[in-house]
Amino acid sequence: MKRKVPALSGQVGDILVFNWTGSHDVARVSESDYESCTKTPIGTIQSTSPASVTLTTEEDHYFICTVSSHCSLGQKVKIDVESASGSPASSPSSAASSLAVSGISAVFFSIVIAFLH
Ligand SMILES: [Cu+2]
Repeated sequence: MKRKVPALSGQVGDILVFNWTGSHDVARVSESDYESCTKTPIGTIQSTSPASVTLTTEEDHYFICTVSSHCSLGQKVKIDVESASGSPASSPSSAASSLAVSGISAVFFSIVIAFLH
């Protein structure tokens, strides 16, 4: 059975921070590779926690763990990236960004916990 990981959202300029323990990594992949868990990273694979990724383009970002069959087990996350200029530069906006980033950390953390069971 596959876990369903909800899509998260961020803005251009946000920095995602992935936290985990154990043997995992973070690789950005294309949408089709995300769906099929094909391990063809865009750029480098980050294997040291915490790993940070800056969102520089307004497009959906897809990240998977390339270790073993972790991606197939659900260790993957999609980020909807919106233009930073599309909304007013206000404190509610940046608060939402912070929530998104901590949400991503929570997703990876909870998945790691699941592997320990
Ligand atoms: Cu993993």
